[in-house]
Amino acid sequence: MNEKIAKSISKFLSLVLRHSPETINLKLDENGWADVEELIAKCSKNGNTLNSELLDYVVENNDKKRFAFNEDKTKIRASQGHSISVELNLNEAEPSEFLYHGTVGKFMESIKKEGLQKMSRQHVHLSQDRETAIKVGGRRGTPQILSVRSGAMHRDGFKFYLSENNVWLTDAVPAKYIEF
Ligand code: HQG
Repeated sequence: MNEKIAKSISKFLSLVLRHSPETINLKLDENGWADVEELIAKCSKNGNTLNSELLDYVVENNDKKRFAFNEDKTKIRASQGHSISVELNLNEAEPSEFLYHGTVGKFMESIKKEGLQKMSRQHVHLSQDRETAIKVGGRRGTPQILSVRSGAMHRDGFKFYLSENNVWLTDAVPAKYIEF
């Protein structure tokens, strides 16, 4: 498998399964699932080569396991990262004492004031380890890593969710729980 092709399919799937299914006139159900046959047909119709073999490969080998099939592999969805409103029925979980968030310098002042906000997505995304946070922040420039006192937040009643692909999600992180 050509990794360049796999990456471009992953990017396109992120677009249609997280942000704008209407790009290819695809419908997601309320839980974010797309019908696999419909997805393949509509991708191809819009000039994006996709077949079940390619899709299987991308789901299986994707570096962050971004996408998941249902049990009988008739449906597919993104496991996190949506900007459109979908009910993922996420599992609540108890986080470790610290989780990490990678961002960039230009957002720092605002984060100090407002804490971490979900911005255009459905949740604030946090990582279990600094290495992952460095990669997330690095997408936008020189990464700045914030340590979030997730253990204290959880004890104070904030809810945390763990996506199927092990990304930590929460609604917001007030500034007092962030170590800058
Ligand atoms: C920043 C990727 C100003 C925040 C990653 C971030 C992740 C604020 C940006 C997932 C702010 C939002 C999500 C505030 C937060 N003022 N800026 N109060 N609060 N921000 O892309 O966490 O590879 O929506 O620091 O791996 O960067 O696509 O969130 O820089 O898991 O699968 O606002 O996306 O996953 O950016 O990334 P994003 P994120 P994939």
